[in-house]
Amino acid sequence: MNPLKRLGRRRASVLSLLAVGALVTPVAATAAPDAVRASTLGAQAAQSGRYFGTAVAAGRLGDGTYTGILDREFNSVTPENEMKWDATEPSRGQFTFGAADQIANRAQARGQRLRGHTLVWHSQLPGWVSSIRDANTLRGVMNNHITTVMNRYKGRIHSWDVVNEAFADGGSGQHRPSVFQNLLGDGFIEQAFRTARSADPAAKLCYNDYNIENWSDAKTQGVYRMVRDFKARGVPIDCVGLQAHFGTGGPPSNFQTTLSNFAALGVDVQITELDIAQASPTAYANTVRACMNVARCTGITVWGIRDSDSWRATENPLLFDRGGNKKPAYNAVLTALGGTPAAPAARPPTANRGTPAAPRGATDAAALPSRYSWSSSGTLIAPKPDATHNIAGIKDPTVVQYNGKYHVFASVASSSGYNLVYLNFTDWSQAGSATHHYLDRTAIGSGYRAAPQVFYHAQQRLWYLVYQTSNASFSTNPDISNPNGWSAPRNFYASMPDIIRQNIGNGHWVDMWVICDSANCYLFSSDDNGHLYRSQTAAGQFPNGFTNTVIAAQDSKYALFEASNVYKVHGTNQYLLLVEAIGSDGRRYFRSWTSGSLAGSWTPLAASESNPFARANNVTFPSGAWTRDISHGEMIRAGYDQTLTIPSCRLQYLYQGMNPNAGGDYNLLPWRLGLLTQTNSTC
Ligand code: G2I
Repeated sequence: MNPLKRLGRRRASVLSLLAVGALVTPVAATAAPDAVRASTLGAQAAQSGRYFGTAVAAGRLGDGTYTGILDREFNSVTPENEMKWDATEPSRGQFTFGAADQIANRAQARGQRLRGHTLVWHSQLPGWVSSIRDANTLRGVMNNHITTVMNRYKGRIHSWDVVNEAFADGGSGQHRPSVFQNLLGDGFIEQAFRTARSADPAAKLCYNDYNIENWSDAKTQGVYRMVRDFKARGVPIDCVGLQAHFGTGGPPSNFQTTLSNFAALGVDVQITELDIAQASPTAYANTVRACMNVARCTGITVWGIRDSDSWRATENPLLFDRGGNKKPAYNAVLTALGGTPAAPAARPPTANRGTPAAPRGATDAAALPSRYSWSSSGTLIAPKPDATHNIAGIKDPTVVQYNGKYHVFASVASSSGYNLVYLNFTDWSQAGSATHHYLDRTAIGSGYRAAPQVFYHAQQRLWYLVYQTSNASFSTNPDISNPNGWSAPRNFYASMPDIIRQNIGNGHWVDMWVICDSANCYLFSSDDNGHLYRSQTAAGQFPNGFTNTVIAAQDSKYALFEASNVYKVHGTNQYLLLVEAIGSDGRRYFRSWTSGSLAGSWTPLAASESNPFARANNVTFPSGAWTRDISHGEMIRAGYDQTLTIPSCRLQYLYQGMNPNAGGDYNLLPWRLGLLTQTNSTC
């Protein structure tokens, strides 16, 4: 794409809007946000950098109650049976990934992490493997199985159970008999880990077992000796999975000791298959607390969602009952993760409830990394033209998660110019079927409106939609889910600030962005000519009084083009700036900077074509490379208020991309929306 074609867009119908000086009067919110903190297991675990996952059965994905809980509560998924050998290679060399792909693709589309379970296990092993009688054949078969399955999901699995349950129960502390042990000897485990490391160097490689939670047990000691030996000899192992299938009493009293002792060998520990007969809240809380107290205990997976989904259903061992209701153990777990269970009755809103909780636990949120890699979804959202909207592209998305839904606003481009659209959905798989509400039918009105940004002003209890109209404009709404609730546009400035007029050249004044700290609110904008501008007003004055406009960052025209995002990084003193650039290949990408304050100077983080924040060269496209542009979009935030807080890890970015072969009039390009999920997160 010739970047010059870009010039001249967004010029359509310049509105002569009057400046508005009236203060927005706080009104009672009809849809006051609930506290961000503590609402779900996954979100609460993420506050300490951990995941909270569940086993998932492909056969249950058609059950809406099941998927509703899955997507609301869990941010990691383990296929319960679908990645096992009998499922993936039922006959020699014939690999079948249908059910595993179903779970993996679904999880990935929702930003849920994936645990791989399991590559080498004596159980659920097809007969053709257990009947092998020759060591060389078995070694070849084992290595091929590991390599083929890991390759299939390369880069998408955070931790793999490379070897499962290889140790014997009882007092021996030795390996159990199996075809692997019998033909290949003790070395089969080491062999499996070495093969696994070459197949997917990014995945954490775990040894996983049950009855290794009690430090005094011979089996625990046997596994401990193996891990110590592997670490001493440089055999690649990164984690120990403790399955934690407990009886009614829950974990042994020395469970935390076991976790710490493994961790002290230099491996992560994970609770991988937690269930507890009769689900005593105390037993669950003790299990979770032990993990929270060990910095290298990086996540917890429960082995199923509802009691009726459990392999031990008669013991009611899980966190949700058959009807999908939260059991007392659920609240105990949420509390032990550091959260506050929801009160049974609705509570009145308070001013600060949009603010995410301070991080807690042993591993506070870390500063952002300086390199990024991402995996992209396919196209999730495409235009939905109707009788009066002949839309060519859907662009410039802004998104918040609120009340269990994603709320997306975007520009819609057509031959008659730009306006806005709103849609909401509960998970990304439903994004494509969500209804598009065209906002030109509301008080926002027709004419040039583009590049929206949405946030909730916690003190004013109002949602703000900021957008460009040739001036910097905004509308407010007490209820984000009501498209007809938006007020008519008002402007932040009486006219274009002088410093912009002096520097804009033949650029365009675009992409207004508001962010507040406790003292001030800032309004950023771009000029398609290498300048990022910043104005400010006192927090209590917002949305009025924006003044002191300065150049916050500058570079050559295409290196600092447009579409800036500025965020607070949760649990740190860092702010993150993203600006869209046009690369040497003519394609859009994002550069990033950080600063200790919103009015400070910006230090490059990942800001070059070779080390970009997000560019085609650091994004993989498991479902097909549908775009080479990673263009105007917005981060999935940790909250939804005016502080624009994002998580420090497991970042996700909703962006616009398009078919690389498309060309022609810039306003008619076929932009679509997709979701990036960070794949190099260390949490
Ligand atoms: O046994 C509990 C777990 C112990 N650790 C390893 C895990 O992989 C294991 O999970 C269970 C699954 O929860 C069960 O769902 O592994 C069992 C097999 O050992 C799974 O059961 C199997 C049944 O035995 C099969 O008959 C059935 O076809 O589930 C299959 C799929 O529903």
